[in-house]
Amino acid sequence: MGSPAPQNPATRAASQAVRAVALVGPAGTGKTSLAEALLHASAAISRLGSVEAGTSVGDASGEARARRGSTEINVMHCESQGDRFALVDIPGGPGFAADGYAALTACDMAVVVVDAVPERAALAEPMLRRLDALGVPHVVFVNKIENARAGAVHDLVATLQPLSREPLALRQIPLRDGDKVTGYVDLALERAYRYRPGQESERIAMPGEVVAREHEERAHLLETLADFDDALLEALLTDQEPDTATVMADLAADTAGNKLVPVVLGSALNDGGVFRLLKLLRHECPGPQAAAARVGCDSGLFVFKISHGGAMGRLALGRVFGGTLVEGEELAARDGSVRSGALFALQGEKTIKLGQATAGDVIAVAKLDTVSAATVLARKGGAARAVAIDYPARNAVLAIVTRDRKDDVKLSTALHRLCEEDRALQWTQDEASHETLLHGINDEHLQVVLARLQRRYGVAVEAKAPRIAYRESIRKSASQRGRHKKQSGGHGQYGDVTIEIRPLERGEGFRFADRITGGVVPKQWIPAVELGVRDALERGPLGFPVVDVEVTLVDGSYHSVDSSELAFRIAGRMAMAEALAQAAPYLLEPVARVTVDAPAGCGSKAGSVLSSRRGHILGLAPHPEWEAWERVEALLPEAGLAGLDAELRSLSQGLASFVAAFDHLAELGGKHAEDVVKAAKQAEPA
Ligand SMILES: Nc1nc2c(ncn2[C@@H]2O[C@H](COP(=O)(O)OP(=O)(O)OP(=O)(O)O)[C@@H](O)[C@H]2O)c(=O)[nH]1
Ligand SMILES: [Mg+2]
Repeated sequence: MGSPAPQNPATRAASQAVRAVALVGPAGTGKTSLAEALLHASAAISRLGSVEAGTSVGDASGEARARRGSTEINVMHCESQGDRFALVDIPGGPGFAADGYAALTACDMAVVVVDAVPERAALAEPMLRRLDALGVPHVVFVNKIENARAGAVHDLVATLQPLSREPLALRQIPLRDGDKVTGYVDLALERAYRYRPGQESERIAMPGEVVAREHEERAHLLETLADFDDALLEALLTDQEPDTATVMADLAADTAGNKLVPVVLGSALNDGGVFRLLKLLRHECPGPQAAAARVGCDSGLFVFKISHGGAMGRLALGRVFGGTLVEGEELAARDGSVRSGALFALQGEKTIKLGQATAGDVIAVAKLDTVSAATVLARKGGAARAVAIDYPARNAVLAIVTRDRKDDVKLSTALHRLCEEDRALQWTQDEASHETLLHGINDEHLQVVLARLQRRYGVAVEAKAPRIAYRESIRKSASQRGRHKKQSGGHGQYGDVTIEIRPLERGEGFRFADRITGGVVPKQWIPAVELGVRDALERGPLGFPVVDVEVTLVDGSYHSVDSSELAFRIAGRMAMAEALAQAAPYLLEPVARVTVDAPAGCGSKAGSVLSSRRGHILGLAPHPEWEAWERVEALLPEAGLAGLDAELRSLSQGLASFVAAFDHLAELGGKHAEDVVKAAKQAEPA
């Protein structure tokens, strides 16, 4: 006896199209394992691989295998009972999750995989919020159910409900055998099943001890459905038993319509609830119309990622909307038109050449060399567009240098590709320190990027914390003569200047003027004096660039034969270096404005962390938009940013995050300043 096939027009009409399902949720909950199980259950693969053993279809990259967790999205596909699905497995680790944000926008449904541990439910909140904001219908899959403690499912739903905008609808309750969960009761069908590894669950008689709980939870499910179905409400109020077809149809329509979120149970490793999940997707996952509208692509290709990782070189990963796509087809891009290269289906790292792709397909396309991620390429008549994706703040930065200078060219090509592929990664060249800087989400993200750089491009780098942009200024005025005189064989060198310097207000920068009368320093050499002064500003007496000083050239002398531009430049530099040393130089440190978002109850702990890093707390208040979250605003010396991400996460189950932006330079004195100056002197002996 198969389950009744509900007729939901919204989903069935589009059932011919491939439907794209994202697997999302916190790190380590079993998304990649569940993808593997779905492939296995639908016979897309004949052997069930595992993340632990390094044999899964997903996580095939060297970095993901080494980490035993996803470091980039995995795209896969499978077919079950004539329904075709594309699976997009999105990493849960905070450093890697952003790789899936663009793809998620283009999926028809998401499966939020969570642990069967209520204490960790809060970890799903950022993703639930994202799904609500995007309007992507979703289902919660409670994984690792075999080990759930008694009462865990009930408590989990209670903890998750306040985090979800839509009501949660528990669809199954666990059946226990000792301390293991070995099956479930389907609350819509009122049937009991026993899990069977490698096979669909086996229907069993309803165990007597669950009947009371079954009735209670089913009543709850029906009440939730009745909120959207007046006829059902009427039936419940008059104590009529609703027919199964109505219940199933309501579930399908309300899920596809994003009115409620079903909660199902299972075990990715033991094929628990995996076949059932496939059936749920079959009936309740909507077709691609809503996703097409979400990304604004009626007809064309939405490119969600550029990949350089596989054997095929540069590939654009995307989803086809509104009709068939063939190789060589011309598509409108943002700057002119592009022609698609070969088309491929993806099974993890494996590419399979396609003759053509149809609406809904998630594919890889070669030769779209000028196209970047998160863009819509339109078919004739349509408009190309960029889709805005909100990437998380980049809170980690490393300064890198190649171990072998010969690799420098290779490094910049590689960084270009890595950043194109991973939009959360950024690469800059710091003008002041001349360092190559890599900006990533967190330290783990950057460590994986360095491993990728080495494995894929053979470039080994040394990485260290970037230099903090300390500055120095002066407290007093000073006057100083600088005379450069050199008598050598032929031409000598002669330059002689006297300057006065004085402090300016913070932020005023550098000003240069002259009060030369009578041509004691000839006009044509005054700019050279200024250059010399600027030379000295690059590295003041404490070892850092000097800011906020005014310099006036007041006197000097020259020699009709020996004076030159160079001689005056040297004289200017000498005068300035000595003047600065006499003008009571002091250190300035950059201070950032930091905004921390933390779950309620963690805000004050976050505040203590900031204070211990010399932060000045400006405020701690409820979050302006998110319920049950707090926001802490602070001014924090940039030196206090190193390791902050990890510390904040460790006090908040990994949930707190922050953004920081340069705010101002502040005077730094005492022991801290001494340490900074000492370190600078050691790093760069004069
Ligand atoms: N006991 C048990 N362990 C599981 C189950 N599913 C996955 N695991 C284990 O959980 C760990 C994490 O599994 P993954 O599939 O890599 O988790 P993920 O959600 O993809 O993790 P990220 O990619 O880091 O976000 C692995 O050690 C799996 O073997 C399950 O149903 N039961
Ligand atoms: Mg994974």
